[in-house]
Amino acid sequence: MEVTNKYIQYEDVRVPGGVHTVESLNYAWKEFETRDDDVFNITYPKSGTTWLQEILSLIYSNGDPTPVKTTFSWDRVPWIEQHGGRQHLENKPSPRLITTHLPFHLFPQSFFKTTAKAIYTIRNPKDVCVSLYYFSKYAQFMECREDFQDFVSLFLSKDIIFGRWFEHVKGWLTMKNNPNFLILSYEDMLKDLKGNVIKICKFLGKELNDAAIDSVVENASFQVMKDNPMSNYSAVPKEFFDKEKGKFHRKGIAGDHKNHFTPAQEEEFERIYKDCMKDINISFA
Ligand code: PPS
Repeated sequence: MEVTNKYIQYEDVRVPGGVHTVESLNYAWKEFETRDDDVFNITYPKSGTTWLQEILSLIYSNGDPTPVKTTFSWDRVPWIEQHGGRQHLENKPSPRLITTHLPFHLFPQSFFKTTAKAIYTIRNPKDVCVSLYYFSKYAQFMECREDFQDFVSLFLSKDIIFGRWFEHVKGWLTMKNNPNFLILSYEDMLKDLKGNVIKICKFLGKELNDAAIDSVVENASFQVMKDNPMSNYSAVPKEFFDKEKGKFHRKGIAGDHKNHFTPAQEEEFERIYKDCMKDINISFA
């Protein structure tokens, strides 16, 4: 796979090239055959993707940490749209756990003819913006902006990866009344991880005993994941992640935007948020 910070345009979104190809995106959208017991972990980037990869892996091992300690997260819960998605998923035994950042309108079309389940995790967009800013400094396949102010402008433009947060969230929220669709909040998971693990188990029809639930919660904690080489991306070669410029498990908190946005930026962001999300009833702590 080529490492490049040049993006490719696919339909109406831009995505990092190399990691994605037109072929891999076509596969995800048009060719992938969803199975009834597939489970999708869907996010806008930096909204809790890796966290859900860990939680889902642990739920499907009934709390046994062996898989998360021995297999890379991207092999356990692979991205469908990335280069290699087809090879990863075609021969994977069921139930398959699958990750995606795709917007709703580019999601596998076959999903809608099945009883497969999908979980969409939402995070405060201002914290997403901060997290993506730091990510873009060390992920070599990302367009970066040295200045945070410039990055906020990029984040609010259609040039940002996977399209703007607003359209991504609004697209996925059209699924909110579908019984096979669960919406989670990153901030709520920080407040009550156990309650959210129980909610996910119920949604997936997985019955875990108390010890197994406790193991999911413990092994999906920020610190344990940060120290787990199978989930912390420390094994990714330098040409993809320059670890001297940043770490994947950075802070894992809510509200870091307060340390980054100026009052003027905050005001501008809120104005755009209110305008774009006026018909949508979600709020952030
Ligand atoms: S990616 O690149 O889109 O897959 O990134 P993603 O995993 O969605 O988001 C990365 C941010 O999630 C934080 N993170 C966690 N927070 C709380 N608890 C746990 N266990 C956890 N694991 C990852 C990670 O630190 C990134 O957020 P920031 O704000 O940058 O720290």
